[in-house]
Amino acid sequence: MNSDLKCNNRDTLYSQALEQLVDFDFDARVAHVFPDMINRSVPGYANIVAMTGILAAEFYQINSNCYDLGCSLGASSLAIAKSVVEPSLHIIAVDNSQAMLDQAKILVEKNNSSEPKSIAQNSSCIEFICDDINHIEIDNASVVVMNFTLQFIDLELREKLLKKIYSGMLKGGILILSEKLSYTDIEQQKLLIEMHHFFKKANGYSQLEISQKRQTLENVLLPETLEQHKIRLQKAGFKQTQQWFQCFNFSSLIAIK
Ligand code: GEK
Repeated sequence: MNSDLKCNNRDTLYSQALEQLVDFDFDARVAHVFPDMINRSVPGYANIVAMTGILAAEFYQINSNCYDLGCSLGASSLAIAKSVVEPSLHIIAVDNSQAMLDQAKILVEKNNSSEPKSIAQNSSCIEFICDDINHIEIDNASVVVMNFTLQFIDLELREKLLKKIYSGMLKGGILILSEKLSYTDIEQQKLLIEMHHFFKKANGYSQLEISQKRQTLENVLLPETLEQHKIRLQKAGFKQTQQWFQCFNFSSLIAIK
């Protein structure tokens, strides 16, 4: 199952041995292959994106805002735009990579011209903003999505960010938080990482690709345990949190204000 974004460029960024491995960056080369990269790397990604639309349709409140934080190429925004059939829908899609947003705008535009008119009108309600999600204001939000973005935020900034999100949300609103998880038990951690690598291998990544990518992400993608996420969400004010999805070490939670 692939997410709705159609962009068929194959990810071969780490297929050759690289002399120097530099920290992973969401630059133009990544943006060019991103749908293929994320679908072949993140178990359950397409399901999570699709369910984001389904959840948004139920929790969206008329005349409120939806936020897609770390929107990449806009897959979650598009899923929301397709599911929430409300003229007042306004999706604020934020990413701090201009390269990713340039590609997002092209793909959403393409999607508009290939979809029936009602959906096309709806996806024009996506407003793309190039900024750090730590710096933007969250206001009047009934749906906030962070699909695999918090894991890239500095550890010491995460609590402040979640508190800001909580305070900008309406009562009854939801936060959808999807993350790669880590485990404190060494054996459990090892097994789940192994299973993730089986998934990547089955999707055509070589050992070299898996290993080089892992090294470039080491200082950039900082996963935490499910418990750490739940505690932080509670501290931010969310009374109810629920893990609703897990495939290997990739998971999604909803938190309701
Ligand atoms: C999807 N949600 O397809 N501010 C804004 N954006 C950021 C920041 C930041 N501080 N840090 C990282 N990003 C998407 C997938 S990808 C996940 C999200 C992945 C952005 C970064 O530029 C990238 O586009 C995104 O967060 C993470 O549903 O590639 O594993």
